[in-house]
Amino acid sequence: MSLKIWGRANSLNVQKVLWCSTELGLEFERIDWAGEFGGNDDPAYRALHPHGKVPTLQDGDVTVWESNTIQRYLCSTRAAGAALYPADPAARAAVESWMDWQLAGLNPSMVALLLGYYRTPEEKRNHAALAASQAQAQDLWRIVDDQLSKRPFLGGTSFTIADIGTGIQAYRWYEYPIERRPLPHLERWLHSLRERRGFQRYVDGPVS
Ligand SMILES: N[C@@H](CCC(=O)N[C@@H](CS)C(=O)NCC(=O)O)C(=O)O
Repeated sequence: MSLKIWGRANSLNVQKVLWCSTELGLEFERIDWAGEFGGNDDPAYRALHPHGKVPTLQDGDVTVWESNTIQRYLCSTRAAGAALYPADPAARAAVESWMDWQLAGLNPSMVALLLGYYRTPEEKRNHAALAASQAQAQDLWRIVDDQLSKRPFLGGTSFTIADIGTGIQAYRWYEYPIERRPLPHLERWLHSLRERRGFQRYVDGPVS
């Protein structure tokens, strides 16, 4: 199989690529890598991904790393990608704004909660830092909720790759062992994402 995705299946960033590939109807081989599987510093792997992280995509002779870049690459090289990643510059910018924001704006507080609750023993948790991350994430989700009160999907009227990364983090937000304020538009949107095959196959499951 010429399409290979390197990365452990419980990684948010790997899940983005698995879900996106499913939306595109692609067949691929996934290789368990990083985290408990290790291999990050393997010289042959570093030749593919200079930072030793996951995911990495190999498409024949082409190697791509960074989860959002991989999604854009897949959508740009497959016919079915036009619907998920619009060619019109204004529509594309609306999609990309949310993708960039997910990585730079939403990710830090959401990852702090993931590491704090799932990767830190209870007796070692920094509860003040967790409360601050939770408050910050709650404020950000309120803004997403406001956006979703005006349109069905983040990028506009139809599902695009803008919905994938933030959709996975919304799923996790509702899985984390925390109190949350109700956000009806966010919940409606997440409900619609849950019906997608890529979500069901690669996202819906225990957070770890
Ligand atoms: N911005 C990068 C982040 C890549 C990243 O940090 N991946 C994590 C997993 S989500 C990783 O490889 N961590 C080291 C490990 O799992 O061993 C992306 O979106 O691809």
